[in-house]
Amino acid sequence: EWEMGASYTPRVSFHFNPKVSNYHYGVKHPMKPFRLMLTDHLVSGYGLHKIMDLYETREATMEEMSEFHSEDYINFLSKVTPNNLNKMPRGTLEKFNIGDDCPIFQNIFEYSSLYTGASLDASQKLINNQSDIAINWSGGLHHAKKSNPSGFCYINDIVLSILNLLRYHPRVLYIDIDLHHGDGVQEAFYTTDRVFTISFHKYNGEFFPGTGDIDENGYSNGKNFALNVPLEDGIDDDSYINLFKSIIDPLITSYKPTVIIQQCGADSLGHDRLGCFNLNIKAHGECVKFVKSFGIPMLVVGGGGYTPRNVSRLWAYETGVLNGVLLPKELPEDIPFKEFFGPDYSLYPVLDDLYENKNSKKYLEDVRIRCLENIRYLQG
Ligand code: V1P
Ligand code: CA
Ligand code: ZN
Repeated sequence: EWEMGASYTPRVSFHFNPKVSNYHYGVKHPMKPFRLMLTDHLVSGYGLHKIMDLYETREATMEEMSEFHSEDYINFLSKVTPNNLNKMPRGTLEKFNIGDDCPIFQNIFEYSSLYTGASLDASQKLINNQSDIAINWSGGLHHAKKSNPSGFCYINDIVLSILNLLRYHPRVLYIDIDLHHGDGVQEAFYTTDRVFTISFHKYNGEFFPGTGDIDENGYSNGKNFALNVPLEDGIDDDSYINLFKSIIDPLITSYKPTVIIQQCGADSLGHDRLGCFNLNIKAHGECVKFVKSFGIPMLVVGGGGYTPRNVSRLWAYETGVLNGVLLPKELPEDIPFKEFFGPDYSLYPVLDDLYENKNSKKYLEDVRIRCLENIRYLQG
């Protein structure tokens, strides 16, 4: 049903620093930066390193972070350690939302600076017209707020990258296919028409972060420049792809973004430790392929994803998609940690066999119609 746009061979840059995979949120915490190391082994094992421009990324500076975050919060994050945490003034933990979701771990500021530096470098490659597509799988931490962390996210690398892109680009489109609502990015640009934000996510009013209902559409100058696609458990490949394409196609055609940032959170896959959708790797990747087909410069970032063996398979596959390469299902020989991918040792495991699809045809059709009505406002 859906034709690929004129396919082109984009100049792709890959932004990564192996250091970023060595930080630990804590033993019981679902966020495992180690998944980035697994991803990198697959990407290089499949030979994709050879066809991209590779950049070892730097730490973002405090000055760069303060383009969005409050000085007070950045100062706190740069000084706090697991050891001095209980010596901080009374109320500091509450004030900065420190707890199970956002613990203070060793070298937390270095970690945050590294994934943020990678997104800023990637956005700069697009601005300089040195890349058509720039990838940072360590970024995509969409929940972080101006003055506090949220949902495993400390610094909002996406908001900072969009602010950088806005210095040269008139219209930025942000597309979020993480299982969770992209609340931090939506909130930061809720009152401007220069950034259009759209998030597809699980929503029932309770599921983290609790926001992202269909009637959140922006405010003031930003009215109609935010879109939310709330979904129930168990959405399958065909329903998701059809909904995604039928909304994104008219959205790009009407809004005419000059650059697109896609957050590719892998927790929307089936079998995710925190997830409840039924997507396979190729369906998730089809959403990336579709956005790429418009030939608009893209910044591609990671995000959630809590079953490391599937997160790394997904992001390796999507690195292939962005380079126009379909990776064979046989995993590369002799990659470190190959045992993580057993017993199937396939790039495309079956992930759609767990949940019943609670999204009825009628529900999905209603959501689609409401989204298309919102998009029609764009033409005035
Ligand atoms: O549900 C909550 C909060 C904690 N409760 C009081 C409500 N937190 C979630 C946070 C999910 C964050 C997702 C981040 C991302 O969008 C981007 C990187 O993917 C949560 C969950 C859950 N099942 O939703 N926290 C935890 N699980 C958790 C479990 C064990 C240890 C620490 C946190
Ligand atoms: Ca989302
Ligand atoms: Zn998520």
